[in-house]
Parts: sequence; C-alpha cells; structure tokens
Amino acid sequence: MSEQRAFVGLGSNLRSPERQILLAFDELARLPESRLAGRSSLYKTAPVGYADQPDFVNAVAELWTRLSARSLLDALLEIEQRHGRVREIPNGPRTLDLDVLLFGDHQVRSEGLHVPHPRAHERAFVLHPLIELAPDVAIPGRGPAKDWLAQCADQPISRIAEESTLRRALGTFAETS
Ligand code: PH2
Ligand code: MG
Ligand code: MG
Repeated sequence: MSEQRAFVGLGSNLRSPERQILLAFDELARLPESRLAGRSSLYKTAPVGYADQPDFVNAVAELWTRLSARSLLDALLEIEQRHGRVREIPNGPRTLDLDVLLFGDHQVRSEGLHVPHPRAHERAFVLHPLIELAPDVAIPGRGPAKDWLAQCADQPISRIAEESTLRRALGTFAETS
C-alpha cells in the first residue's frame, strides 16, 4: 500500500477526557507502518446528537500510513478497547472514540467503514481541529473543509490548550517514538 495521509478524530467525555486524548496520541504514535505527523490542540465541545451527557474533549491527529483504511480502523478499535470503551447508547458517553475522518482522497463505503466520515463536514468538533492541522484540506466529495465552518457556527467549541501545554499541566509527558 502506498503511503496515505489520514486524519483521525479523537473524542472523550468520560474518565479524565484530556488524559484519554493525550494517551491516545501516544498510542497513535506507535501504530505500525505509520508516522504521527500532527496533533491538534484539544478542544472542549458541547455534545452533538445526544445532549444529555458531559461536554467532550476533541482533537484530530494527522497520520502518514501504509496501512489500508480497514487495517487502520481495526487498529483504532483496538486502542478504544484498551481505553475501556463500552458501546451502550448510540452517540452516548465514551472513554475514547477514534474515527477515520479522511484517508487520502479515498472514498470508502464498506461494512463499518465510511470514509470520509459521513458527518465530518457538519461538526465543529471535527472541522476546527482538522483545519488547525491542515488549513487547506479538502473533504472528498464535499470540497474544502473551511467552506463548511460557517454552517456549524452554532455548535459551542473552545480551544483548551495546545497538546504540549496540557502535558506539562497534567504531567503526561510525550513518549518518544
Ligand atoms: N461524538 C459523537 C456524537 N456527539 N459530540 C461531541 N461534542 N464530540 C464528539 O466526539 C461526539 C459528539 C459520536 O461519535
Ligand atoms: Mg465518532
Ligand atoms: Mg467512532
């Protein structure tokens, strides 16, 4: 498989969400046949979809990978499992959610794997960190990610801090890979 630029969405709203996200970045940095090229700031976001749950912490990671989209998804599901992910309410609270947002310019529709993520373009918690990392990125089939920002201007989101600043505050130091 040729190397692809993939973006992974990270989300958590249970059990120290900031820590879950920082640890997940480290786990992404250890994925086989992959290089973690960027980590967005962490963002505090209001829940979208199912409202009766705590605010989320969201972020996006940029990966360059030789894994297939399916192998990448499988690896992400394994990381979610290690974080004790339990699937109860759809769109409900979770310790860690990792989604393949973009996989190069590929469009994939297969069992359990829809890329680009079908709702990426309408979610502030995806678009803001994604555009922070890749201001000119396009969502295949939708056009520039930037062009979708205005449509989710009503979704509350605030930047918590840069990943490195938070690590110092929480004492969760980046592992060298
Ligand atoms: N994830 C969902 C549903 N709603 N809301 C926010 N703010 N952040 C999320 O990551 C999120 C959500 C389903 O994956
Ligand atoms: Mg999700
Ligand atoms: Mg998911």
